Amino acid sequence: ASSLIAAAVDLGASSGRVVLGRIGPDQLECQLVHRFPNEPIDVKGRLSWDIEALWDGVLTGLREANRHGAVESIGIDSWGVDYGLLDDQGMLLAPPAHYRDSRTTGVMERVRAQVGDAFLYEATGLQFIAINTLYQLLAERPEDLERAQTLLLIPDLLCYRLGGTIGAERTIASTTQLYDVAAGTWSDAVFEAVGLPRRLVPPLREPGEQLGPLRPELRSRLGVTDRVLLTTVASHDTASAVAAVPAEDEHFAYISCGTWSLVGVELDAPVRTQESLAANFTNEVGVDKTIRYLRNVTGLWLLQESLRHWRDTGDEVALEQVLEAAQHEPPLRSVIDAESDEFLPPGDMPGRIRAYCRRTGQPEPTTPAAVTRCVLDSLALAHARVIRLAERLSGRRVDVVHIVGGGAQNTLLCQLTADACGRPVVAGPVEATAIGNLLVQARAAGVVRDRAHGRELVRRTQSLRRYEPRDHERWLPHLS
Ligand code: ADP
Ligand code: LRH
Repeated sequence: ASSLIAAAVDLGASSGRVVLGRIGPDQLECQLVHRFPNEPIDVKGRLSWDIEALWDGVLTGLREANRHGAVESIGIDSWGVDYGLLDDQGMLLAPPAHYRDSRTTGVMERVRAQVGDAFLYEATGLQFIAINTLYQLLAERPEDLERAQTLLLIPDLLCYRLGGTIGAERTIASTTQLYDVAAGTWSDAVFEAVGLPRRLVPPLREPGEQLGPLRPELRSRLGVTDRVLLTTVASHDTASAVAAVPAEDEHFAYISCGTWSLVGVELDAPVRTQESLAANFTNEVGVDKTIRYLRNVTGLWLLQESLRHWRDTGDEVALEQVLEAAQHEPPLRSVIDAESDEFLPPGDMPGRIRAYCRRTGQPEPTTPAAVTRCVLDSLALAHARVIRLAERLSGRRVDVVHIVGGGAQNTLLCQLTADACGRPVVAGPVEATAIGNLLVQARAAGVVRDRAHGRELVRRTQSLRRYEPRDHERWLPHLS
């Protein structure tokens, strides 16, 4: 084919969107046709995803996309690690739990003590973080695990609802800590060591597989024919985002900056050295079986959750306003460790930030502007720290840092990141994840040749902004 009209469904932890793309060998046009909030719900005391609201958002978005242009292909990506459990009738046992739910407290520590870090890292190459599918599954009630026939990660679950086929797309499977990154298979050794039923996980499939048409009843509801193909993409959102980084060569680092900041480099092979384990770097899978060697920095969640707290306590402040005010705050007055677990759960974020500063003998930020400045300085610092380490541990030199995702709109954060890294930052595209999703669909349709071609299209068509580093010396004492 010489061109493709495709719909990308991209579900982030804070919002979902459907983007319509027109892609040709020299063309990449994107139109956001529907955006909807992703707000967790409480289901019997368990923080869960409102999967039916997400499903509604997906269907509304697809209908809308098709109204704007005759969609030929549909791809879905979402945040990692979370899943639904299906019974023998293919029905969900419960709405998928949220990775921030407290049921996993202490599980990771127990597993690490039982089977050992070296074994788990050697077997999977994955970082130790409490949200991993592995620990969530071990926190399920035994009777639920027994009843469950199949585990589907969120994008696989939605593909199943849309098209009826079952599988585990490789990039999202690689976020579970049940996948062997070196062998490229599910890790039988890990299932056995922790006593989880191997039957739960379906066979793996690749990004860029054309799965076939939508279910007949959905075709009529959405007004699409059986020629519209559901296509697997790099269905882990971060893998899609990295696929759309407008890099010119391999000497780049990326920050996929939204609810989380996913900070790292793209490699050809995993790094599972002792040092890498100690630094808790993860090896997740990208398009073309590349390795996303990165660390999860608790990203703009710190700010989102602070804004929510101020709103709930009657001090509502708008994002734009607080970002503007943060520019005028003194730099690097107080910093927190933006990778610490204590900032993971929902709750009073400004209070936790103040407590951290108090404990570490730093001035406590009291106003929203001061809290925001502390968050942005701390994120910039974490970005720089992780990129330095990634360079050292992987041997990949980094000449430029790409920031993609919602955070690319945060000019202060982009400048501070350039300053802290001592490297130029190229910011954009904001909707990199949806674009990466579209690019894989276009490759499956034979419209885009390869990864480099996709990145060249992004570079040529999307608006990007460059930030030169300033005042790098000021950051050095904080980096050592
Ligand atoms: P996710 O995919 O994790 O849901 P996004 O990539 O959509 O996240 O990024 C969301 C973040 O983008 C928000 O937390 C917010 O901090 C930031 N953001 C959104 N709009 C703007 C804006 N206009 N200016 C600065 N930052 C923004
Ligand atoms: C970002 C992300 C990240 C995962 C987290 C659960 O949206 O997919 O890569 O670690 O969500």
